[in-house]
Amino acid sequence: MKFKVITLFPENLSLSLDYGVIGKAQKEKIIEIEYINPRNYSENNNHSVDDKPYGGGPGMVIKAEPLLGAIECAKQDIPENCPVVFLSPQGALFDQKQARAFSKLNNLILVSGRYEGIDERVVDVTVNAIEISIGNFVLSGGEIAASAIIDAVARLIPGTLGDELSALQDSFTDDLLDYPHYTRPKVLKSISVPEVLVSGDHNAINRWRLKQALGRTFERRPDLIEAKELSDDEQNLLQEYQEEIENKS
Ligand code: 4HQ
Repeated sequence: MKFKVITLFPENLSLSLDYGVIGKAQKEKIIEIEYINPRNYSENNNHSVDDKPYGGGPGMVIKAEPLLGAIECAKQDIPENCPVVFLSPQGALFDQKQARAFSKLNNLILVSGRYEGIDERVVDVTVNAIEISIGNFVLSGGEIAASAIIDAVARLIPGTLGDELSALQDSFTDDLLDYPHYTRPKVLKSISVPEVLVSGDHNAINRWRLKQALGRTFERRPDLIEAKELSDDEQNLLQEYQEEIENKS
């Protein structure tokens, strides 16, 4: 899969994506990340990419022409209908479902703004534009959002992670919080690892983990439980979890 990122600060992005599993995926050519700098598509002599906002107010706005030039360049060797993601707090909230959908594509263009934002008409005229937000907060630039999306998408592409992990990535893990993890020592500050995890009974371990995932999601993210259709078995496990909590107090 090829990512094309339009950014005024490519070095800012590549720093985080050149390390760890995503760095390895790049080296192994599972993914490719190309950076396109709108400054190279600026029409004026001093290569300026921003200007004062019409209507006044603070800050600067990224000009349309350099961005449109960069987007056109990004599209020249890939299908015209490739999605173009604009990172913005006004966008639809990014989630695991969206990440999974993106991971099935061959190409994805991401446009990362700076300052107060970009000229709205760039979004208006771009074919297959989608505005995406990574959360309800304001960043100083879209680069961190773009790298978050690339990371979440790339790790779903076969080969990026080990096989043990990809097996876990079924739809069940998408809509529940994770179960708790433990490693040695067996007792830490007088807290023991749950006995079932050292039992060697893999079926019991899987059921315990599903129960913890359901219970924690119910407690911390009732919105996610509400949205999920629980099977009878899951319903029972959640009830068991709640009864165990009650028995403790
Ligand atoms: N931005 N999710 C880029 C964000 C943001 C977000 C603010 C986007 C600044 C220039 N991007 N502008 N939240 O906060 O994606």
